[in-house]
Parts: sequence; C-alpha cells; structure tokens
Amino acid sequence: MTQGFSFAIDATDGFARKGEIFTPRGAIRTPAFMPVGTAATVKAMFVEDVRAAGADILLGNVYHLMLRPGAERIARLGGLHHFMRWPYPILTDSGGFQVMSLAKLRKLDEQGVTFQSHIDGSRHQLSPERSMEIQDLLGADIQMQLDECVRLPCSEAEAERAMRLSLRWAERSRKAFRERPGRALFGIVQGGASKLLRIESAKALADMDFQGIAVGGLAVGEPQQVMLDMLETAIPHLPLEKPRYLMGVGTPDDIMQAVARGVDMFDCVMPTRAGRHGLAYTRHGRVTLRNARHAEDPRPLDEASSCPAARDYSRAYLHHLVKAGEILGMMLLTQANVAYYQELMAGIRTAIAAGRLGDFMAETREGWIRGES
Ligand code: PRF
Repeated sequence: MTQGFSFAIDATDGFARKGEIFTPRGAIRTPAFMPVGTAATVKAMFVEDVRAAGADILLGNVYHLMLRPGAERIARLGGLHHFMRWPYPILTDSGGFQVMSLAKLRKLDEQGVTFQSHIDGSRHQLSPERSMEIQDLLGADIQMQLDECVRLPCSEAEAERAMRLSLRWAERSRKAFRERPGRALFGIVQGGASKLLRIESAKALADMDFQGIAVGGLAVGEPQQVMLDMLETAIPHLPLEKPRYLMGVGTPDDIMQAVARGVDMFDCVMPTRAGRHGLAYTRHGRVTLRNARHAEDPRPLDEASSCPAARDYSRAYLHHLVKAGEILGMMLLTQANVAYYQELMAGIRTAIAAGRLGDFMAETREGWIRGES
C-alpha cells in the first residue's frame, strides 16, 4: 500500500458503495465524477468554478499534455497542479486510448505505440515506461497503466490479444511507476464484450499491487446492457477494498446504473462537451437550448439548483447566447452541466448512506421524464 493514499468505505447499499479516497492533496468523495481537464483546462471554466460546483478531482491526459506544452516543460514550471492552479487531486489517463482515437498513423506493438501528433504531425512514442515517466513529471496523484482499448464490436481473438497485451503492460507500468507518498497507480481491466476475458483480466489485476482498478474498453460502441453485463461480470473479481473506476462513462443514467453495480469513480467529456454544443443536463432532463421553443421562456434551467448558471439565467437568454454563438453561452452551460453532474453524485452518495439508491434512481429518472416537454 502506498503511504498517504487510502480508501475507506463508510456505507453500502447492495453492491453500491459510498466512501472517501484520501490523498495529501485532499479527499475525494465517492462515488465521484471527475470533470475532464484534457489540456490543463476544464474547457470554458475557471478552476474556482469547477471546485465550487463540487468537484474533488480532475482528469488530465498524458496524450495531449506530452504533445503540448510537453511534460518536461510542465515539470519545470512546477507540475500540473501549479501550472493550471488546481491544488486538489488530479488523475491522469495513460495515453493509449487517446492515441487510438486522435493520433494519425498509429503503430502498436509489444513495446508500445508510435504515432503522429494530431496537432503538427510530429512523431512520438509512448510505452508503459514513458507513460509512467510523463505522469510522474506531471505530478498526477492517481496514475493509470498504459493499456489497449479495442472498439466494440470486435472479434474475440482481437479482444483477447488486446487484453493480454494490456496485462503485460500492467506489469511493466507497475515496475516503472515512481512511488511517491500519496501517489497511486491503477490497473485497467480490458476484455471487450467477452465475460471470460473480463474475468481473467480482473483476476490478474486483482493479484497485482495496484491501489485501484479501472474498467476500460466500455462505452466504445456497445449497447448499455452489454456495458452493464461486463461490469456485473468483472466487479465481483475485484478487491472490495480498492476503488473502482469506470473510464469514460457516461450519461447520468449510465453512472447511476454503474454505481448500483459497485463502481466508485467516473470521468466523461459529456457535461463539458455538451455545454459547448448548447445542450444542458438538468434535474428535468436534457435541454437543447438551440430549440426555438426556448426563445421566450423566462424560466431558468433549474430554479432549485445551487449553480448560478442553472438558477439565475433564463432559458430565453441561454437560447439567445447559443444561437448567437456567444462564448458566454458555452461558459454558462458548461458550468450548469458540471454542477448538475456533481449534484447527481452528491444525491447518489446521500442515497447510498440512507440505503435508498433504488428509490433515488427511480425518482431521478422520473424527474428527467416529467421535465421533457
Ligand atoms: N482505457 C484508457 N482510457 C480510457 C478508456 C480505456 O479503455 C476508455 C474507454 N471507455 C475511456 N478512457 N486508458
């Protein structure tokens, strides 16, 4: 166990857990949602507002930061926390997933991935060892092993090859991880849509010295039920006492369903990306502000929200800002969405503590449906 990093569960409801991860940079209340801060910024938001919305931890990306401005440069400037003025915990993703979705001319072999930058075409290499070095230079509190995520659907043979490669990279990542007080390394379960492969991956990672375990390779094109089946299959083989992180998920409903199956942490671009595209997530469901029906609607997104963006601005004004392509529209909607996701997580945690997660999920879904007009 890494000194200075710990996880304590204080309530359970079925498979769902409520707890806290303790790090020297602060506590992370779980189940937690991590806003995505890909390029050392949660796009369109001040870090003070991200914090005020209730976020305990942000996600950063090795892939983007190694290309621009560079991990060594960030280290010289005092590390990622200081650079972006976020003194609380940061988790960094290892880069493989982003290489596969963003880079050009990718080549993957046993050693790692070679690719061309999507920014300027320059050539780069990422191995488990280099990814760990970069995450150390950034100063990430929670670091991720390098893995290979295959898109679904894919053949069993392809899923098996990527899962086994990811296990070998897990070993290499573990060896290369720079142990420092309060810093943690998470392994990543792969295995496509195969229950047997998922179980094998989960068991192998459970036996390795990780401080937490992520489930990767989901929300990559499969129906929600397949994702939930894979979680139900893999999670019973993971250690009870370590945090579990479902990578890149998801919609508010995905999150509630995954929590009910024992997931503790999430990240997703959905609230921030949707905000930049005129889409709001609220207690009353999704609101497409571009729609003409909001043009003269004086009501706010959510009169009861603690977020000023959701509570104090009319839908008519937000509609106008979005239609006019005004930057403030993106800022307000991003803020409202990040706040909604954090309110949802707070509601989930309270419900688990009260042993009423099922009721909370039903009430929350009812709110989304009732609000649709
Ligand atoms: N692996 C890594 N990062 C990820 C994923 C993965 O499988 C996903 C899949 N949803 C999102 N982000 N390293």
